[in-house]
Amino acid sequence: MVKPSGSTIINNPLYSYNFTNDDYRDNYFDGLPQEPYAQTLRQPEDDPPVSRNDLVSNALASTFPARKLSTFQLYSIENLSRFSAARYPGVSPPNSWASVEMIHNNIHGTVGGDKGHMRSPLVAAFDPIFWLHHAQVSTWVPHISPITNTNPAKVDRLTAIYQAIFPSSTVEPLVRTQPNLGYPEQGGIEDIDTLLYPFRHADGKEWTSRDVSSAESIHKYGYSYPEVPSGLSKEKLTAFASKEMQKLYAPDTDTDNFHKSPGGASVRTEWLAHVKYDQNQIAGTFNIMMYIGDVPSAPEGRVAVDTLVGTCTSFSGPQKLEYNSTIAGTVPLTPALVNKNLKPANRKEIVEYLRRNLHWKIMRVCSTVPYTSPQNTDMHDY
Ligand SMILES: [Cu+2]
Repeated sequence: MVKPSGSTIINNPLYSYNFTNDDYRDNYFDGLPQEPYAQTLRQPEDDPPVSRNDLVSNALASTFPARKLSTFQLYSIENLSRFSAARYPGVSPPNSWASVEMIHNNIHGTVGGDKGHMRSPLVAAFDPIFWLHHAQVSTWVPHISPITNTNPAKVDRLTAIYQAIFPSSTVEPLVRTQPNLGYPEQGGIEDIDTLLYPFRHADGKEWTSRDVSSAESIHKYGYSYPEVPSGLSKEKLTAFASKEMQKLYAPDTDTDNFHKSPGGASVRTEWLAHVKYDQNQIAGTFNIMMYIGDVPSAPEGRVAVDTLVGTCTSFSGPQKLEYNSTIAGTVPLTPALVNKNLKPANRKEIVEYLRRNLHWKIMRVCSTVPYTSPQNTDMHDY
């Protein structure tokens, strides 16, 4: 770091946050698995309590191809509510079961591990990586704006790109499905003018989704992203953002097993695992982990294996939810199949291969609330 007095070496401020007051921590974190830790930790081991960043890196790397393709899927969803929320959209897959919220949840689950701070909505924001993560994905998910899971409290990069590509898709009125968690009652319908308590502008006025209802609104607040630059007409911005999005997230048509359709277009058969479940069945955060190939028998080994292709994470506080909350997610399998030199278009071969090699486990961690095992699942606690 360069200071007026010359350059100096400082600890990486994004590595961890050191808590400064043990009494506050004991008080606010009372009963949470993170209570004993004097600093924020990622995938921690207990004795001594240290981060296992290598596990985080491995798990993020092995699930990267599926996450990249999921992100690409997002940009074929023409409805902002479906793009944003993991709530079961009431429509058939494939693409409508991808969501920014689910991609976001997966990062929380993977970085936090069994007891890390990122794992729990109550304490995740203490880990500095939270802010990098939310600049990239979303800031309106329930732990930030508890009154709604669709209204943006602030535009972020993936949403800004979305708004540039689909300028006419904005927040649609929806009936609230969650309790309002102590925030002022505002009626059963939430829309673009719903006040986003407790977030306020400098003048004290509450934020609403209307404040951030276009891609260009970020420029008004003094920032931009490389994919959403200022100074372009609406049409040019749409074209530019689409092109940049393709460069970032589209599969490579030269190498990723595309073939020519009769009409001449490059096409690929996609294989996706779809997941739909009621969050009420299990209290606290849990991961549904998808593997192609071997699954280590010991739960500790299941996070950092290269057979892990993707996750669907239910990201919630330690208490069992008291309201219906069916959510949906999707794990693209094609990159892993291509990686194994299988041809996605070879339907029969792929079905047989997946029957033998696709496995899934539920990992429930970071919670002391007892649960009843749902039917037809393989449950593992750390
Ligand atoms: Cu988050």
